[in-house]
Amino acid sequence: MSRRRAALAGVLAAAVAMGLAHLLAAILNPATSPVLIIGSAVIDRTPTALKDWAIEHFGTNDKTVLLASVVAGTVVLAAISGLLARRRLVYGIAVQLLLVATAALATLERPTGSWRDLGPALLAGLTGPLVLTGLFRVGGTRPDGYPSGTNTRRAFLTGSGAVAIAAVGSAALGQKLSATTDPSNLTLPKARTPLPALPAGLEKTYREITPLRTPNGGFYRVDTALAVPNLDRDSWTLTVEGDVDRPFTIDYRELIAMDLIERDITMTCVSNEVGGGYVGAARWLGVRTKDLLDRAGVMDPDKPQAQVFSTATDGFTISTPLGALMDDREALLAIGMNGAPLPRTHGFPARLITPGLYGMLGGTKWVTKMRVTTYADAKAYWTQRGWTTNGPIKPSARIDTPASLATVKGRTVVGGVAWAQRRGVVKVQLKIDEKPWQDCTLGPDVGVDFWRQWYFIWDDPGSGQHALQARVIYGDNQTQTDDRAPVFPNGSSGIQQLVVIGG
Ligand SMILES: Nc1nc2c(c(=O)[nH]1)N[C@H]1C(S)=C(S)[C@@H](COP(=O)(O)O)O[C@H]1N2
Ligand SMILES: [Mo]
Repeated sequence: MSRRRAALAGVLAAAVAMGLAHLLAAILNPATSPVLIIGSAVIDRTPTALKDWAIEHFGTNDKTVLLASVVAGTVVLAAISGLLARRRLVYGIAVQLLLVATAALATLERPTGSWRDLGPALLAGLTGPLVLTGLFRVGGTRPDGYPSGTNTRRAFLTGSGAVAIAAVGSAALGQKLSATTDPSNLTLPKARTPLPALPAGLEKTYREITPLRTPNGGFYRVDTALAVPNLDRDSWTLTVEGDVDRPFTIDYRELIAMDLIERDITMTCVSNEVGGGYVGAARWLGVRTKDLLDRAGVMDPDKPQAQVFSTATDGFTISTPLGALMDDREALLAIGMNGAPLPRTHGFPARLITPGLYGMLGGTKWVTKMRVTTYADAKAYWTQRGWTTNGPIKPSARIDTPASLATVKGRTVVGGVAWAQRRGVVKVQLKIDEKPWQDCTLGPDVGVDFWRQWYFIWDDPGSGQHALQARVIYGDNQTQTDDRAPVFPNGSSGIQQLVVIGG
């Protein structure tokens, strides 16, 4: 068989193996598809620096880029399996099996992994070698030793065409089956005492300013999940356990029978760069985590180093200081976001929301377990990778308009949002070139845990380049620091600066 054909046979064998495995996974458990499993294993091993770089350069597309790399790597290995099979079929089969073994190991290694998840990998382990053998049979040397001729060429073309169709078809069908249904049309219970409607935001007057409330569809998403967990509200349960007197497990119905409250909270990701977009403000509906913990009866609420170790269905874990889930900030186990059930990407059916702490410290999505324990006892996903365990969100002002390097002429609106969760925004100030800091006008006040919109009317920028800087004054008149810090290990700081061109 020619090298070209051999490589193609290897790739097709792997493709149909992965496609069928993807389909089987869609039926059994979408998260166990070998491609996704290998992708997740790669994510978990990616050094923090590389991950930051990927998040920064690819943003929410980082997962697509990652999956594409995994697929590219698989294609290369698969082609090699075909080339080796030219020498001896068993060599090729061995490489195919190596691919499958990688997937199987990665499956077992997942925090929630068990041998029951091995179905898709096993199917791939059978299909790959079989199809490779088959394609070599029909397209290879004839048994009498003569090199392949027209007959074998036609047979190979037919065979590989059929395999290609099976690969694409099964992968597409699997993708369709595992495609998550939209929970947004499920009914959502109401808070016992709903909050008054949010005031009108500055965006009504200045459209360029980020809206007061971030719509669900535009809310930033950061997580390690390659396949969005597809949970069912009726079979979901939450267990509260650990150092408590009365550990318990409740289902969704029992949860919504508890006291439901609404809170306006601005969430921030620790990976948000100064001036970046990993911030969102929403109205959350849920049960106070304090009510859940009280129901379980925390044995020693003042224990030093106490944490709540929460686990998501995908095995992801977060450590939250116990105090933050018990004090009067009213952290929530949220089920609703802006009047709708949580979208799947944001943790359906339930997630933690802790005001004032970065998402990696109090925002567990798809949460099913909360264990009261100590930091010495258990290390969360990002803790294992060197990130901080106690990270209050750093106050920051962001300029949303004008854009960096925009041309500004005549009366110009400079505006954006500023946040200082737990402490409250007191002022936002703008510095134009070397002029003194000037106070800006603030948008409506929605409480200390919500961001505030702001703007400044710049009467006449004049020609030439201008540097704009914004900072927030918060709490009891503290000023946002101009010390620059990178996002690792406890969040970025520094003052955003952008240049615009007077025209
Ligand atoms: N299960 C799970 N929950 C998670 C994460 C995750 O990777 N897995 N990421 C956390 C991080 S780092 C952040 S910033 C927030 C982001 O929440 P969002 O995607 O709803 O904006 O979710 C947190 N909760
Ligand atoms: Mo984050």
